[in-house]
Amino acid sequence: MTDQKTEIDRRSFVAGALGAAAGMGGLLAQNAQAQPPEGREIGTTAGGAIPPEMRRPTRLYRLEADVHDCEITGKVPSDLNGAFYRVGPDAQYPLHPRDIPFDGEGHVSMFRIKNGRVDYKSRMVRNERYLANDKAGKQLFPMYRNPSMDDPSAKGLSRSTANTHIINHRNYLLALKEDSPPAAMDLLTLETKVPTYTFDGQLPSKTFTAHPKLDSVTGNMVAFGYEAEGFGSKTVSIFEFTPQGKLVWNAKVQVPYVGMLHDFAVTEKHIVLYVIPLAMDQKQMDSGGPHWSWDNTLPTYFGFVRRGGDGKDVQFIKGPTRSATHIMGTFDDGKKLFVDVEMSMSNPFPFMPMHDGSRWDPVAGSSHITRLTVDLSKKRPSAYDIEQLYPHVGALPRQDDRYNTVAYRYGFLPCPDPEARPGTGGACYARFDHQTRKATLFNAGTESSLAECCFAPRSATAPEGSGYLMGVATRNTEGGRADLVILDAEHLNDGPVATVHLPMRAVGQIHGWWVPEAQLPKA
Ligand code: V55
Ligand code: FE
Repeated sequence: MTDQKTEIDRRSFVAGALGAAAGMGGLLAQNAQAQPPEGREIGTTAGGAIPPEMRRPTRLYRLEADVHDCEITGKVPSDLNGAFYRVGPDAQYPLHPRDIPFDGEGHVSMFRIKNGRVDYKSRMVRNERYLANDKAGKQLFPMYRNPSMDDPSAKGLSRSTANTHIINHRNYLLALKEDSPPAAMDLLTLETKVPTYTFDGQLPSKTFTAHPKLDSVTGNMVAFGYEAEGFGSKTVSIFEFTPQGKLVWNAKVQVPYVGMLHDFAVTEKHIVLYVIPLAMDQKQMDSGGPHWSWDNTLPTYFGFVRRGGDGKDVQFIKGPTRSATHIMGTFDDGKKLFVDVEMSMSNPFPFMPMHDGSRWDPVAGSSHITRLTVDLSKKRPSAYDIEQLYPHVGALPRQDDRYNTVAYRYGFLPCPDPEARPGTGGACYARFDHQTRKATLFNAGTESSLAECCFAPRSATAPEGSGYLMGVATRNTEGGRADLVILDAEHLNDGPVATVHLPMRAVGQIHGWWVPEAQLPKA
């Protein structure tokens, strides 16, 4: 895509679910199957070019399923025991026609894997919002993160959809949306136990990120909330809980402007907050639209602050207009701080409005794994370095999550076949070895979409990257029926060691999370 940026190429780029849709397309692909073929346009900025898998479904789904002892091709490895959880939006009642696909109540699913057998279960998150909607028999929260559109009866309730990510903490499965506190569910039954979970009143923020990190040494959960002191607030509250749920650190910092702080990086010594020009847009909300628009005139800010301190040492380094949403991994070597992100030149989401009314650009919106570097030996670094690491176009990077806060070698990414013409090469998972800068691939073929993948170590003490990579494949020629694909993470190109077949579509997925057997309650 370097030399021929013609309109026709841009169209095929989008139609092939490349651009930002590589990865992002896979994650929402299951939803696409719920809509009639004519679909419906969401937003206006892509000029009619929003691919079907990036649109919000027009029909409700909400099918809560139990499939006991799923049909399997191949053999589920005897050392893979635990549960693979996924969550995504699944509107309980119709949302506003102009709403975006990041909205919709959370539907959690679980592949419970034990002794070679797999059970599938899915349940809607029955949090405050769900219960209020259910009581009213209609949607009380029709627009993404815009409370001015809410039904008056919903005032004061948590707006959380709990549709973005899930993580186990204490004996709970926490379902996360970054505008609110989590919902706490039972790890085995998926019953919602605490509709709005505030860590027994300790949560020092009105919000909680969808991307907490686990400290690689202590096992503590490091997390943050932005818009922490209420709607539109510039305060970011950063905090740390022990595995037993005790708050052991909190600091508050102010960001230069309110941009989407979707993910963050945590090293042994630092917290990194990366502010991007997907900025809160009050005017857009006043006219009934969603929370964010992409503002080309804004810079990025690479923010960093010492862990364990009072937050007063925070520094924000101004940088060029870019987008970065997810972190693959991060580390500091004492002198330099490295953060590997999925980075695009502009708005990665075709459904997020452009502030200046321009068209969404699928080429500028496509992301690559990119290393941001800050020289900490300077007292006040004035710039950060940007280096694209690989040619692969993709979103939703992952790592071996035991390495969240320390130096890491391997990363994983859903991406289209990097060697093929757009739209012709099939959906892949790549494994990157940062030491050799080489990638290996699993290609699921052209008739499937792949959701975000997740790594499960072979054992608690296995070397980094030794274990299994799994993810849901949507079979587009079978009405969107889904399979869980399980790969040997060190031999992706050998193809699946096991494929777990569902008889129907799986619910849509934004993110997924692996919980090993030892961290699950005894049945
Ligand atoms: C993302 C997903 C969201 C959201 C903000 O980058 C960012 C993914 C599913 O909701 O609200
Ligand atoms: Fe995310």
